[in-house]
Amino acid sequence: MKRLSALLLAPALIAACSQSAETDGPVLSYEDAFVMAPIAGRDVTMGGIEISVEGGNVTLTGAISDIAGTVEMHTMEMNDGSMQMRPVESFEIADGETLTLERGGNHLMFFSLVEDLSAGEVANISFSFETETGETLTLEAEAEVRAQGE
Ligand SMILES: [Cu+2]
Repeated sequence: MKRLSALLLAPALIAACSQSAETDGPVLSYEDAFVMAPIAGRDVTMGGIEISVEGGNVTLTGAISDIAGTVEMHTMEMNDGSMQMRPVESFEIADGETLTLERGGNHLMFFSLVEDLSAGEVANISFSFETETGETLTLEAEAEVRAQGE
């Protein structure tokens, strides 16, 4: 009976293997992408996202968006007793891990906003990654524009 159940399991395993073989390399996914609606009169705002990777390590090397002239990646650090933000070139995401960009932590900054963004709209953000083999990957995210205070 033990042998029989092992045989019955085999087709499920084969199906799982062929699925991952198709993609061949790291697979990216995201959740909870958002951009804060800018404070009236300002052309700068922040945003966040949770990016996960399966199947390999990647480096997030940059982001662009049609809502902003420039998108930067920022980290927060203590400086003379106060939290200050600082631009960074990249973020590493290890296989199976999730990078969280959020308020109060690592986050995205949007400069030279080209449109009057308001809550409820959708902003497209395109993220670029490099794999360990030097390949470039892109993740297209749709970010919800959130009202200040949400
Ligand atoms: Cu910042």
